[in-house]
Amino acid sequence: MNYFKTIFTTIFIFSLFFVAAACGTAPAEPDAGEGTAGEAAPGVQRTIRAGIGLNDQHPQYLGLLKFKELVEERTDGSIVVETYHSGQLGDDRSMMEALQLGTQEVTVPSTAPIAGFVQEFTVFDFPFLFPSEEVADEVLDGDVGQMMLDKLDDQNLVGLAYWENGFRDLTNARRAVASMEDMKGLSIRTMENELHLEAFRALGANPTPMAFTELFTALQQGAVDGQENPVATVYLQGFQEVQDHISNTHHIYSPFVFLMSKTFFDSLSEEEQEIVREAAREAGQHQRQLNREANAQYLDDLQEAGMTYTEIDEEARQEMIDTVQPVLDKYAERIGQDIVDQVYEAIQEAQED
Ligand code: TK8
Repeated sequence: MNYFKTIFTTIFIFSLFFVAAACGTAPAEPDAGEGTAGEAAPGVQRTIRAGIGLNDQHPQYLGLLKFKELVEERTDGSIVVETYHSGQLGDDRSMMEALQLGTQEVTVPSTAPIAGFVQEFTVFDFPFLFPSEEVADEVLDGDVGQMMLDKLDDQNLVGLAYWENGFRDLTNARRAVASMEDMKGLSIRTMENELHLEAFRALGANPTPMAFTELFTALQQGAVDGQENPVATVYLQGFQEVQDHISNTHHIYSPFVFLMSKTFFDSLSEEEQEIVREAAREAGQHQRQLNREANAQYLDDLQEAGMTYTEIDEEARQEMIDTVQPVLDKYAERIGQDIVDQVYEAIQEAQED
């Protein structure tokens, strides 16, 4: 009897050890001296699962590879970064929810879906807000940008840096668009953002909110006539295969926000927190540069691929600006006029610099 009991106990203890080892988190011995509660035990390798919606050719993914390189180098591999593209881990909104739950560590969504979590971010999607990329950089990397990132904490998210999606242009499969008149009745996919919906309705289009992961198929099947994204995204995502016309509406400058799960961020040491924050910023500078080169380069390629290109003249653009103004006034009231004023003041200052 004792003989079997011993065998059984031994097997039981060993299986406990194997289970702990398999979970890769051999129970950290609570050692009062080393690290704070929640911090991983020294020597334990952590993994950052970083997912985005665009494909592996896009500057957004090339930026992520840069972040991976910097983090792994500066932590001597104690933090490794797994990168996922093309919505492999979900769309912008579902990946943000995964960060909140702590089942994913990083994603880099556009500000438009973020407004669904922190409504003040809506201001960054005000049509015709930023006059140039340079002014956007100065405002986003400045106090106003940081003030907005700090609002993400309450959502169990940490905003580490702003990256660039870019100036959005309208594409469609039905006709060349040179003015609001041409936009009338076009069914347009928009990001999941109320302001975008109301602005396109005011411009006379028929907007449909949809996750980016569903967009190509919706265009291919004609479920919607068009969509709006920066040139680099249109070209690198292959929209020239399912769209015939592009116009330089440049109606919204879309920032990306580099987000980290707060649960994961808080589990890092202060030194590691500084490393991931610095890496997100540096990789962001790199990403912005690549993104601007791509947006400049691919407009010719879209036309060579058969798309028509239409310039929006000043008069037509001003008509659009005037038409969406009442929508902006309504949202300024909703998100707080003071926030909106701070952003416009920062833009003014940046333009005077
Ligand atoms: C990719 C999206 C995309 C955005 C959109 O996940 O949804 O149209 O412009 O870049 O963030």
